[in-house]
Amino acid sequence: MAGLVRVLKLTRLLLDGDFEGLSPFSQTTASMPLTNCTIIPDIHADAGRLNRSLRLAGTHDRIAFLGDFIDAGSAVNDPDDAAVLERVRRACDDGLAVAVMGNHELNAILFHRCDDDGQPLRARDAKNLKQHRSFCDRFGIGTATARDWTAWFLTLPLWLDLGGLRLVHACWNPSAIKMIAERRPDGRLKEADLKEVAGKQTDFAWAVNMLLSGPEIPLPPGVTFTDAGGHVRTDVRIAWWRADAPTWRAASLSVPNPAELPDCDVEAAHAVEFYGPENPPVLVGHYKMKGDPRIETPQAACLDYPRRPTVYRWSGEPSLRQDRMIEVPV
Ligand SMILES: [Mn+2]
Repeated sequence: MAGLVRVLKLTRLLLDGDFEGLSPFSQTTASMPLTNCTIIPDIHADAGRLNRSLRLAGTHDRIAFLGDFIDAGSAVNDPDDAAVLERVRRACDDGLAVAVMGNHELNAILFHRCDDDGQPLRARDAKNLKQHRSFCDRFGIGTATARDWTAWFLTLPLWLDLGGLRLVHACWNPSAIKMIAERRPDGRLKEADLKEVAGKQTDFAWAVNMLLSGPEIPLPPGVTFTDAGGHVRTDVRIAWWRADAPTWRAASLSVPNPAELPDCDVEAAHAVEFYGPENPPVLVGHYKMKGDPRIETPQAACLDYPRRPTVYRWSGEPSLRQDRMIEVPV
């Protein structure tokens, strides 16, 4: 019977044409470790981009997703959160893909749930509604369907170590992973954690936020910058893989106009855990990178280039390779 189910699943996938020939993750064993894997970053409700990304996967590749499946930005012409989620979830259910949670999934989990007093765990204000518009347009706010999808988000681990390759949405931080693993060894949050995570006051909440949104440190007094969404910010994202970046302009990420930042050393950089060359390679999304898609260091790369969609085809190499970053045809 299990064999018949398997054949039916494969038939369905072959008809869809996107996962043709892929091997299920369940066939990854100690004797046959994972070697070929295509890693796909932030899709943000762009179903066409998901399909074009999947077509780049090799015949025997597994697929790994880096989170942020939902919430189209203004550049997505025809957002379809439902189509993206259905395809990704089915691939995961069928054992052909794995996925980690992105900060947009975490935000959605909190947005559609209320505490004991009936207050949403994430404010349903204009800023958050704008960010979450395409999902809410499709599924509503706090509806049964929205809660069903966000319950599935809750099953996604916050990090994955595939053996030779590490995946996390924004930042691989050993202290944060250790902190979370003490309570949730499989890296998956539970409903009981959500109010604490939403409150952002505890070390556990700090750790979750670190993995999904990455490190930020306060700029010197009086210094601000305007982010891509037009919001004035006093804290800046730090490139945790650039252990040798001494200045604000060199160490910061997601700053549209770096000239707004001081051209002097980051004194608080000691507070950031940088990712050293002794570690296995790690791939992340999240950072909305600009310019030519590139390996940041032999041990770290960000695949999230919204204007130049990119996947990484990993074949077991211990150091990341530029020629494995493949641009998705537009
Ligand atoms: Mn993100």
